[in-house]
Amino acid sequence: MFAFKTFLAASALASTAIAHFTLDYPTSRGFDDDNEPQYCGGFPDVASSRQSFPLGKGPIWIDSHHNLATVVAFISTSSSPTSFSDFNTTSNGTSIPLASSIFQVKEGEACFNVDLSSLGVGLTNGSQVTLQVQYDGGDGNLYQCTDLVLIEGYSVPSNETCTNDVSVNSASTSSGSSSSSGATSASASSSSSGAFAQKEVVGWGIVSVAMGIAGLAFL
Ligand SMILES: *[C@@H]1O[C@H](CO)[C@@H](O)[C@H](O)[C@H]1NC(C)=O
Ligand SMILES: *[C@@H]1O[C@H](CO)[C@@H](O)[C@H](O)[C@H]1NC(C)=O
Ligand SMILES: *[C@@H]1O[C@H](CO)[C@@H](O)[C@H](O)[C@H]1NC(C)=O
Ligand SMILES: *[C@@H]1O[C@H](CO)[C@@H](O)[C@H](O)[C@H]1NC(C)=O
Ligand SMILES: [Cu+2]
Repeated sequence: MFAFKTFLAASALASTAIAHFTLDYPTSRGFDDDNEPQYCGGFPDVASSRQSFPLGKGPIWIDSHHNLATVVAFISTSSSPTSFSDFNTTSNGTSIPLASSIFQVKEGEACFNVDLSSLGVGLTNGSQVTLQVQYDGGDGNLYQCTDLVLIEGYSVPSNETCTNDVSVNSASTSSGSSSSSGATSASASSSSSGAFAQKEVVGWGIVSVAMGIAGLAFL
């Protein structure tokens, strides 16, 4: 009996949260592991002060608490985004390419570079954007947001530069970063990432339900 109780406790723990991942640089709007599956990780409001970030190549650091996870970053060009669709198109309806490839990370700290000036959505010195990181470590999509002001030639703190870019060497679907201007290819890769993510969520949902039923049967 003890073993089954332990099992139930373990699956309850797995279905809620254990610090799935954090966004460490640029600083996240906030972290709340229970709400991390929500838009912007449960922090829907733009931060009161934006962080400076390079208009060209700039580093993103995350700390991953799952053995293996699939990660992608995307941006909104709205100064006050309110939903995922604000990360899909600009205010004039232009599709926004993904800000990174779709790549995999192992447990621990990892970094990747983005180059927001290459996305072909008219970003210039002083543009205000929000970057959202989507992360799936096997328990559904999780999100973190950071509010930025893009500065031409901005130098990030030296310890934040990213030399071992995990989005480059990881064998996975590549997109966005390489094909900069094509709005149509961008929207294609954007929607395929959505479909991919959704499949993952459904898959793990079924596993959780199955585990829950199995657990109840033993009570
Ligand atoms: C994103 O944009 C594409 C085309 O621009 C559209 O088909 C799709 O429904 C949009 N997705 C969301 C989540 O708004
Ligand atoms: C939409 O905005 C972008 C950048 O702000 C610009 O490059 C593009 O030409 C605009 N498209 C239309 C149809 O106005
Ligand atoms: C970029 O904008 C900042 C203020 O937002 C200004 O101080 C800086 O001179 C600008 N740089 C260039 C290259 O225009
Ligand atoms: C860089 O240094 C700051 C300040 O000490 C620290 O908070 C941050 O975690 C460091 N970044 C990395 C990637 O180690
Ligand atoms: Cu998790």
